[in-house]
Amino acid sequence: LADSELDEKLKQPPPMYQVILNNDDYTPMEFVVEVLQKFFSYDIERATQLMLVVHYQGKATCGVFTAEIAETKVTQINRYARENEHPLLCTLEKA
Ligand code: TYC
Repeated sequence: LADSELDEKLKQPPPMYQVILNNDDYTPMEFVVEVLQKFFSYDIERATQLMLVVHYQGKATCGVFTAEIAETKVTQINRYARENEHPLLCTLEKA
């Protein structure tokens, strides 16, 4: 790449990714609230509100992060759900 082209690239913000929580019929509401507090540091009130958005609307964005952080959250949340034997599914979408 030419220097001027590199300079332009370095000025760009990094691509951002939404971490999405998806609804299902089996994961307990309290577990989803716990996940939102544990992995996104929401207080109990905001965590409960967001859990209900997922419950009634099917999915919701829980946070927007750079690729590496977003991927880590998805991996950790899906692992934590499976460890606790819940089908809760966390996914990524490009913002
Ligand atoms: N729908 C679930 C229930 O009624 C609760 C739930 C909310 C599950 C959000 C997943 O991402 C989710 N127990």
